[in-house]
Amino acid sequence: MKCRICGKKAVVCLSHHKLALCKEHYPQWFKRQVLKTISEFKMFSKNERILVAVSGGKDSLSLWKVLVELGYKVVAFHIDLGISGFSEKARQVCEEFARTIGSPLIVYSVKENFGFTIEEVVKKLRRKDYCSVCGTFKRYIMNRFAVERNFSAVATGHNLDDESAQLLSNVLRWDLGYLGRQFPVLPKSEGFAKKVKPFAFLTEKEIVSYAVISKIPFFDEPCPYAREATSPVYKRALAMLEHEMPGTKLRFYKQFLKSAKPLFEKEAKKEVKLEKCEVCGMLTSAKVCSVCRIVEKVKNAESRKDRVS
Ligand code: Q46
Ligand code: ZN
Ligand code: ZN
Repeated sequence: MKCRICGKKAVVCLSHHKLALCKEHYPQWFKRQVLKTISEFKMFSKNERILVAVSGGKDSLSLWKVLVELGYKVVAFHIDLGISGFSEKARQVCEEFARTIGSPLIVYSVKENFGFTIEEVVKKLRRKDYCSVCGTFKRYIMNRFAVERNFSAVATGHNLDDESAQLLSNVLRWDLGYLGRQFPVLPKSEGFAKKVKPFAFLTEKEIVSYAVISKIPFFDEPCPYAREATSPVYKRALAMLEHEMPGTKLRFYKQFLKSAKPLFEKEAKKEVKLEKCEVCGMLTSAKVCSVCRIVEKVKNAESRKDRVS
């Protein structure tokens, strides 16, 4: 197979785009796709400060590199969750990459800021839902940091596989509120930073190809609790459809945004009354937000243990 642009040997073949490209022209095509998504969805401009959430994986490191190379003002943000045997390595990868590309990185340690790691929370409260506790903390920390430091948006490396899997999950549950909100951009509102997904139309395979060709030293080990997540099931189902009918994921997601999402927007706009959390002051639908409730429970569990011992 030959590169469509220069005729040299192609290294990436994108069957659903009917496109083959060499190692020089593929990264250029990839960056153009990101630029197109950023401008089509009015995500941010070159004058705005963007916080890029980085885990150390292929998606977030690729996003960080692409945004830096495209000339955006980015600061990377890594949350050290304190998952033993995993978080130390992920953090190191991010720190090394920051030095390599000469871009600022902020590391936020859950242990240093809350006094315990995500693992300790789950153990102390005897919860089995690692990912739900972890996700709650990550969303809270990222949003709070961006709001308090006045960043224009939080950019995440969610890709087409993530978005189409999320869409399938929302459809199978007929979750009208989520269907009305699912979009590559979540606008800023009081107490909430704008959230953007510049990779929303790029597949995992396209991103891995970019990361490998660009020699990005991403962290490839799965989180030890990844099996708790349900999204791999939806991803496998979509991968099967994609294999039989290339382009299914992209059509499913694009067509949803164009034709179906508007039908659910009314549902998403149903007012949920938000008030300030009595403990931390962030906006929440309850008197005390879910993170502060968890922190309180951990403190209670610790003091019970102290009394017993
Ligand atoms: S880090 Fe956290 Fe993920 Fe690990 S515990 Fe689950 S949510 S799988 S992206
Ligand atoms: Zn070429
Ligand atoms: Zn709170």
